[in-house]
Amino acid sequence: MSSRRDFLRNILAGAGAMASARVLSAQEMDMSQGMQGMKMNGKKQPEHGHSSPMLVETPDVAHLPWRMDGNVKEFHLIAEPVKQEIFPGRIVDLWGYNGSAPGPTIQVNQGDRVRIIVDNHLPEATSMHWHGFEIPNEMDGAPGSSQDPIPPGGRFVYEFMLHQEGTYFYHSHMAMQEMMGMIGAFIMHPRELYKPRADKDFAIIMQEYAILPNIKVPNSMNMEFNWLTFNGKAGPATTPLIVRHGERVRIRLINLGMDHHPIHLHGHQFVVTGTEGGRQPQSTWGPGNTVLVGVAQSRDLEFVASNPGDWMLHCHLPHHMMNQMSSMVGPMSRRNGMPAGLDMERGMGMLRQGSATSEENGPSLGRGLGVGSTAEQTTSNSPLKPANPTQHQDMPDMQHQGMQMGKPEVSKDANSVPGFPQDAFMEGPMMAMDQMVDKPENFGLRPGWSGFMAGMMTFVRVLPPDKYDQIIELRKKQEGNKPMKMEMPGMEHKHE
Ligand SMILES: [Cu+2]
Repeated sequence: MSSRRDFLRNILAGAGAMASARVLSAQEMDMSQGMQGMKMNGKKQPEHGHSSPMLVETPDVAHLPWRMDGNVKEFHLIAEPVKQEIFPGRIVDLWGYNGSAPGPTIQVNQGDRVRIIVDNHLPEATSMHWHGFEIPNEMDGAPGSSQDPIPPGGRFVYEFMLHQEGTYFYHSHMAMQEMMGMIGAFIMHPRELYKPRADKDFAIIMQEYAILPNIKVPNSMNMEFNWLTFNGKAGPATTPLIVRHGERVRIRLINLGMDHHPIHLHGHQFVVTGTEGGRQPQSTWGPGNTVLVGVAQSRDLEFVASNPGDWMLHCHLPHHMMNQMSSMVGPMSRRNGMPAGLDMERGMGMLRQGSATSEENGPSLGRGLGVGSTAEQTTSNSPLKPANPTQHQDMPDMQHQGMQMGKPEVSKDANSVPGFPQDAFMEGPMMAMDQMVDKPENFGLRPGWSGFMAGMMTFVRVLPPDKYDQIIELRKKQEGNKPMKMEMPGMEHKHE
């Protein structure tokens, strides 16, 4: 079947291109045919062969190809600075692996022996930790205790047997590097397939950054975050999960950052079937629609997509459903704030007098560094500068090319209402950019949808068969339009 050949070719091409920038992304492959029912050793299995794992799709993140060396699956990861477009036109300087943050997804089978070559192309030392892996101590990647950190320009070769199954991840074990994006998913497929069988299997990595406007580098010292991402993209740049009506869906959520994220799904109840420790016994599965994914945790949720429609999947922390929250919004829509932070010295916790809990220091300690925290909102509302809020003077300058800028709908007496504005100038049709984030997975969404999607948000699109097929067809077409990648000499895909 040609889809399998394409897949192998893509994997090979990806292996060659690894060192440069991108390897193939899930979207570039036909997930519905090319990978489903396909054993990871390359042997095609019957469509409903229950003995073969289905590759997990990580929208917007590439798969990491491997090569076989005897009976060892060999992967190659390069820790390096990356340019990541987290939002249309917002290209930021992160640190990641093989050209992206998060790094490419690794998928193996329970019982595999793997070798992972880690090259450090960062300007400082790093170390790779295999989070939750039950492997020999010297392979754990704990800098200073289980190994020397990998120096800049250096390499460390990890090799171990994997007897576990579940949703795992790899990450730099240097704390500040974690906050620069250094994580990737590591899926261990079970020897015996999970029951019930899932038709779709997705993984989403959650990350957060503090990046002020006109700055490209995250402030990893910051403790408040204004860019929240799913798989390295902030809504509406996230890629919807495409599901056929009636399918059983698994979504694997992974969190590495400074916050815990309550992830909420619209329109369906789900059960949590796994954690960062692997599959959970079925007796523990209770219905829910929001799962708290704590820092360093993973959660697998499953549901039958029985309710057709475009359903939001998002972190429910209100500030995590926004983009670029910063004090810059203040001057635009808010006036006469009260200063909340203290000076830098005290803001950083260097007390000059009194104790941390004293009346003087307590309430504002550490806040001086926060995005948007330098001025508190006053209890009574102050009027906007323009007399008529529908004729907001500051807005034209903010327009991005391609944005469907309109006027926010506000009432005539808006300025007299305490608290106004809240979302009026921050989300809605005026912030829509449907065309800028156009892709097959967004086909047929309600016009203007993108104005209401930001931060850690995406859709689970539960589609009737004809619409589903249409999107898969569009995806194929898009893939067909891309120039064919060349196979690199020396990279051979050997069957097990
Ligand atoms: Cu959140």
